[in-house]
Amino acid sequence: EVRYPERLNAATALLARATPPPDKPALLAEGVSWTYRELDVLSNQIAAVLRDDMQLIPGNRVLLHGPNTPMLAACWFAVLKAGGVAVSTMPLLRAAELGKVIAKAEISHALCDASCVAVVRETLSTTTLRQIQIFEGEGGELLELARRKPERFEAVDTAADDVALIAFTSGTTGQPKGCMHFHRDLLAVCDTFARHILRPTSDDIFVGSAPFAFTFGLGACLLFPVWAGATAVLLEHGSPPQLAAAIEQFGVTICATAPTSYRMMAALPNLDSLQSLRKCVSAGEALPAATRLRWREATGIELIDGIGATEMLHIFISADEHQARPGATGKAVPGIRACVLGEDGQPLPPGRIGRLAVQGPVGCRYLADERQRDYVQHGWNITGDTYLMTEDGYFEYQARSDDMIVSSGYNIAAPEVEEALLRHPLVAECAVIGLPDELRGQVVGAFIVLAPDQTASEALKIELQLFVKNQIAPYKYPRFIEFRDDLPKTATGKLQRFALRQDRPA
Ligand code: 3SK
Repeated sequence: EVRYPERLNAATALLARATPPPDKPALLAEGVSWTYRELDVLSNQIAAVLRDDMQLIPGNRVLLHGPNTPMLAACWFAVLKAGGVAVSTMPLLRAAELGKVIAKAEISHALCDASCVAVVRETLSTTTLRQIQIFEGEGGELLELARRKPERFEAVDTAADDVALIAFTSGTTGQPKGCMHFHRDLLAVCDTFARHILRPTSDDIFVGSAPFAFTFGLGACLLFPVWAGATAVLLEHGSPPQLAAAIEQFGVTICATAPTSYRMMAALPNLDSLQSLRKCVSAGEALPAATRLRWREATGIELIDGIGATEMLHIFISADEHQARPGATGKAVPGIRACVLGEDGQPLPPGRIGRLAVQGPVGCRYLADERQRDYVQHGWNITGDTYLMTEDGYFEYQARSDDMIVSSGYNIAAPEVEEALLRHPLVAECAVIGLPDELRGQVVGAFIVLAPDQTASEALKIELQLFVKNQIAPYKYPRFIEFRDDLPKTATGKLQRFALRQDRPA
C-alpha cells in the first residue's frame, strides 16, 4: 500500500508528479492546445479569483457545471488549489435535479460553462448558491478576471484526509447520494488502477466519453493523463462518432468508454481511423463477451474491462489486456481486496454467487446519508453487484442487486423516472425497470396504468416520453412503454418490479 504525506494537496501533487517538460501538451480540444505550464498557471489564476473575488474559504463546496473542456479542467484544479471541494455535475441535469445536489452539498460557489448557466441560475432562489462565475470557450468573465492575477499561487496546505471532491450518484431512489473523497484518494486511484492495470506513459494521448461528474471520466480524462505526464483530449460530447473522429484527429492511444460505444465504433465504416489506439478501457456497464470479441476483431485490441463505483472513486476489479478473460471482469486490482459475501455476511468459497465486497485505500463516505450503513458493513464496501469468484481469483459479473438501470453507461434510478411519469394527468400508476438491450446494455422500460376511461395510443407514448424528457435529464426517458390494466403487487400493495422483469417483452 502506498503511503501519502499527511499534508497533501492533490492538485499540486498531480501537476508536479510527472514533471513533464513545461511545453508538453496537457490538454487538447477542438482548436485548443494547452501545455502543462499553461494549465498550471491558469489554474493558479482561477484559484486566486476564487479566493480574492469570490471570497472562497477552504472547505467551501464549488459547483463545476459544464461539458468536459480545458477550462473546466483548469477550474477543477483551481478549486482544489484554493482548498475548496469540487462538486462536478452532469451537464444535462435539469434545475430540479441540480437544486437537490446544491442543497445536499450546501454549495456556495459555482464555476459554470456559459452553455449551462441558465439552469444554474434557476436554482438561485431556492439554494445556498451565492457566487457564480461564467466561462465561455476560452473566454468569458472568469477568464478575464483570472488573467489579471499573478501566475503563481500558494496552494492551500490541505491535509491528505481533507475532502477534495463530492461525486454524486443518483441512487436507487432518485435521492442523490454525495460520495466524499479525500485528496489522497485522488492519488490512490492513480496508484492502483492506473499504475498496475493501465500503465500509461507520458507519450500516451487519452480520450474518453464520460463527463468529469462521472468519476470514470474524471479518472480517465483528467487524473490518469496528468498523473502520467501524458496528454488528454477533452470532448464536449463523447458520442461514438465523435470519439472515433477525435481518435483519428489527435492520434489517441488510450480510449476509455462504455461497451455500447465500443460496439458502435466497431460498426463504423472506416476502422483504419482507429489505428493509433493501443489500450482501451471499458467500464460503466457489464461488458458482453460478444463486444469484447467484436472490438478485438475490428482493432486487434483486447479490451481492459473494469468495474468501479462512484463510492470507490474508480475501478477496483479489472484485468489488463494480457490477463483479460472473456466472461470475467478481472481480478481485484493490486492494492485492493475483494470477495463475494453470502447472505450471512461471510465470504463464500469460489464458485458461489453472492454480494461483491471490496476494501482498499478508497472507501465509501456518503455525505449525511443513512445509506452509509448499508454500503459499508464490517469494513467491507458492498457495491450492490452480484458476482461469482473463480478458483483463480477472477470475478464473473451476474447482476445489479438493486433497481438501478444502467443504459449506455448512464445510471438511471427507476423511481425517479416513475415520479416524472406520475406527474402526467393521464398516468394512474407506473413501474419502471431496465430491459436488456443489445446496443445499450439496458434501456428504460415503463409499464403504465392509465387513468380511468383513457385510451392508450402510440401518440400518447410519444407524449409521455417528451413529458419525461422535459422534467429530468433526457437520457432517462423510457424508450419502451407498455400500457397495462394493472401492475403486479404484494399483498401489502408494494410494487413487484421483479415480476415485470420475469414477464418482460422479448
Ligand atoms: O461504473 C463503473 O464501473 C465505474 C467505473 C469507474 C468509476 C466509477 C464507476 C461508477
